[in-house]
Amino acid sequence: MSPSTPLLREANLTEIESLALSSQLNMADGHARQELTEAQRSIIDELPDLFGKAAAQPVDDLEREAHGAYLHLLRQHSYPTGPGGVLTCYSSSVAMEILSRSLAASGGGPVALVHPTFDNIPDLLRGNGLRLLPVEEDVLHHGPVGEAVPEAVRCLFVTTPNNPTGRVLAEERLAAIAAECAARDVVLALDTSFRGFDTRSHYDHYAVLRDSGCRWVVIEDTGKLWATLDLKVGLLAYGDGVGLPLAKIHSDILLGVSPFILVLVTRFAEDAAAGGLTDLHRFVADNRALVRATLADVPGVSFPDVDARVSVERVDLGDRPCLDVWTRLRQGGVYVLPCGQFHWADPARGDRSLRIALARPPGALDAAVRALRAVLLDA
Ligand code: EGV
Repeated sequence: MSPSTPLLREANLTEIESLALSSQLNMADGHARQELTEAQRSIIDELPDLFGKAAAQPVDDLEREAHGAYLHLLRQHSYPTGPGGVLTCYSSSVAMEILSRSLAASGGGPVALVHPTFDNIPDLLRGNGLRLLPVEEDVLHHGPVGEAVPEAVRCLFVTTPNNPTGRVLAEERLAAIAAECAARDVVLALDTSFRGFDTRSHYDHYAVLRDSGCRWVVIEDTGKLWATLDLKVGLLAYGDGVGLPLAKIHSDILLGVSPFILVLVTRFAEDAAAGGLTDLHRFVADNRALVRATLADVPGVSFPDVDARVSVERVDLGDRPCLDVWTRLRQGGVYVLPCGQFHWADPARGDRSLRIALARPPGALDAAVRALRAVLLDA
């Protein structure tokens, strides 16, 4: 893909991320690319043994262990433990595709989707022929709950913590939205891929959803936390009576993920529970502080997501067009994401901000943000 501005406007975020994959200063995608901790390194040193364990044990057990280790780590104690209540997928996007196809197969009205959010979510929904209605974050989080669930929708889809803003749906608000969905027979779907970074999203969502009586689906992702070279799983969890052919469509797409990856997820989750998660939170907070400090005195620049704890940070560029800044950064081998595409219903609203990935080695992040600083001071 050429980096010229019109093409960049038409590209999706993942296409832009793929331009950066071989770059030393890839601050574009939200995948985990920091260095392993010493404890994580010792898990990698055990890989031959883990491979043996994965080959020897029944895959049902390995799956149960991985779900339990990951979901208890994030305090989701009430997740479904019955057979088939959590479908394991290669990635959360595969889970998203399964949900989208299931919704498309079951007819009905449009899907309401939080705005902004990562663009492959609207793209997968639309790709399956679904019509979308945007729900602004402010409307979702505050004000009359009826407005958070627009008229005649058959599903409300919420990313929490959101990507790129980091905004977290509070427990009381989730309960109110779930009650509204129950009363109006709307499916409530959550994408919690970034929840590992933010303890404010560690209240037991599954208890809230179950108690509400609504039809619900949750997509989880182990892929954002640990630098396991994209060895990860996505989880598709759902309640009894969801009324969607999720298991059937899952079976159209896969038999199961590798037991080796299930064992790896279990070991990394156990290490996180033993202190690694707290260390990771400190690491991301330090990297966020580094970005803010390096850009603090650049005129017109600000950080719209003051409370964010997720592993990405938005930078508001004042009156500088982000595509100009992006192009100049790219000339120096530095990659970030322009924010237009996150605003899937109104791209112009993202024209003056960038997203910087924080799950990176601090030295590389520092070099990239210094380059950004130089471009901004010159613009
Ligand atoms: C982020 C990209 C797709 C996605 C990146 C992401 N993958 N399109 N399946 O994983 O925030 O950069 O979530």
